[in-house]
Amino acid sequence: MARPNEEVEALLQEYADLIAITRGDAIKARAYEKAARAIGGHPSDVSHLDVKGLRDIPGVGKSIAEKVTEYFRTGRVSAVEETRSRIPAGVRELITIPTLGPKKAMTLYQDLHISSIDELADAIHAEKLRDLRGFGEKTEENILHGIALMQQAGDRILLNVAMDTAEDIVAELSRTSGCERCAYAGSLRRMKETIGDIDVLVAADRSAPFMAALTGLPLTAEVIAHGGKKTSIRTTKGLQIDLRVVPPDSWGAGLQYFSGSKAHNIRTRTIAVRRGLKLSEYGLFDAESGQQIASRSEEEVYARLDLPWIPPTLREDRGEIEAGIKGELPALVTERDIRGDLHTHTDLTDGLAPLEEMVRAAAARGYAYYAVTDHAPNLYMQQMTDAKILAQRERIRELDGKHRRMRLLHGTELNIDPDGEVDWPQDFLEGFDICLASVHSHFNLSRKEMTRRLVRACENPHVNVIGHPTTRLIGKRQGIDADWDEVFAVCARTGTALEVNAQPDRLDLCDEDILSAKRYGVKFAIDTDAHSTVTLAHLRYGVGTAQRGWLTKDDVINTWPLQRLRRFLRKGRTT
Ligand code: DGT
Ligand code: CA
Ligand code: CA
Ligand code: ZN
Repeated sequence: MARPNEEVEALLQEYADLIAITRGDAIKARAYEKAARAIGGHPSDVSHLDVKGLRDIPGVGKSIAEKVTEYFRTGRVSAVEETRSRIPAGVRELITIPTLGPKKAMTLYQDLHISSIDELADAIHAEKLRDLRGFGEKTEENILHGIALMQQAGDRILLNVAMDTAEDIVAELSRTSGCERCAYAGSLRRMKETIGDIDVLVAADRSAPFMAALTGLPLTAEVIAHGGKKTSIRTTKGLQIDLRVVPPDSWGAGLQYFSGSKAHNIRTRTIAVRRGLKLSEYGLFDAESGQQIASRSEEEVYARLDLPWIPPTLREDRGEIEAGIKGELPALVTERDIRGDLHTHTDLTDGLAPLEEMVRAAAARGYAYYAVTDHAPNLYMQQMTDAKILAQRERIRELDGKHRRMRLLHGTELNIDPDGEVDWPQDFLEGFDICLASVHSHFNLSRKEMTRRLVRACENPHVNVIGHPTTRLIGKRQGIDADWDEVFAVCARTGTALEVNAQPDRLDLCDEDILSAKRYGVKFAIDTDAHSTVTLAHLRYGVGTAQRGWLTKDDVINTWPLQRLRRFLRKGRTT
């Protein structure tokens, strides 16, 4: 992405936040936010555009276009400067706390002069907030909880953000002359749900050209360390990239070492030592003679330790070494095994793209089948009606098989109410090919009530998949509390699949929950929950998470042939 576009995106986003804080003019704030996103995602450099050219970008009107040209002409925008001068930067930071909106941030600043997250935490502990209008003990609790979630997430970034950057960098370094191999390693290669920093490895005889290429990239904002073996930079978005260059002969050992995890490496190193060997990032050596034994490929390194090659997504020391020794590593599900997506939306509810576009994009991915599952009526803001969903069904039947012979399933995403009931009566549900059911409200029931709610949903003969089962949002919302062992057992018994939702800020179920559920014999659906054609590609993050949960093809219902899937979706119903 062009750097000027990013600058303007950040500036307009800041202005949107400031407007919301100072005047609470939500509509104007949203307009700036929308324009910020549009400019950030604009394919060409906006600094070359005049007001007229800028206005061709969707969401950019005259006044925004003029601010953008003012920025490129003078390096500043007077309206933004003016607003900034009235609001300390720390107040803007307050609205990044989950559950704390602009109005509350302004109250905190005006009434208590709070202008940083630390000051806010202090004020809550001193019980200063509860007398403010619109605040109370519950608000205090929520804010403290939000701060804790932010601190937990720390500086870790979402998988897709790291992946996009890593792939750009790997492509760039691969083009540098002398490059024999280049790949990302670390937690990203293991598809961990969040990423601390991005580790990139190059195999080449000379390291200098690669270190120079990295520090010279347009996305490099700061060079943290610059050396012959390792160089670290920080990108304009604040991500840290560690680059190491190893000799081509050490590629396998380097990749094995820097892929981690640390816990997995400790195990492999111990196995090496027991065999009179020494394993490091430079190779596998004979401990006595120092002779290099096997280092060119990961397969070679593992083979010399009497292990099969272990997929990176398993390398967490969660039993993969033992399974490897016994020859019992699972044949992990891959992206190619997925025959169709079973949770997707269209613009009939909150999706961005019309049905035909979603279907065309899905068919282009080579799917054998595809389910359209828009929201059901009880999510009131989506305004779904019986008539609308039945009309959609007609269109789906017409499109069925028309794009690359892909079969279409008509489904819906039901809302599980606090009692475990869903939107429509049984005879109406009978008309769908597939029903997902998700929790979209009442996140704070007691464990007992929540468990009962989920169990009842699973016992519904028409509910096939529980969507994003824990409802957690990474860094923003903790998952709901339930007796998951009981829920997993009921899923297995009733033939209700659990979703592995591939949205990078959900990844729900997470790897550890998947591992637990699998022990009960639960089946899974890896879905994107796509709201646009682009996010159909997020499937890979769901597959990565499923692999971290040791899932095989047989565990995942949307790898099955359509006939077997349809049988599963009947849930034993005979009518
Ligand atoms: P992250 O960055 O926090 O998401 O997690 P990783 O796993 O990418 O960790 P990172 O970037 O600190 O290091 C990359 C890999 O390098 C790590 O997975 C294993 C290896 N490594 C780093 N430090 C050590 C160490 O002290 N001992 C061993 N055995 N391996 C290490
Ligand atoms: Ca890392
Ligand atoms: Ca690192
Ligand atoms: Zn949902």
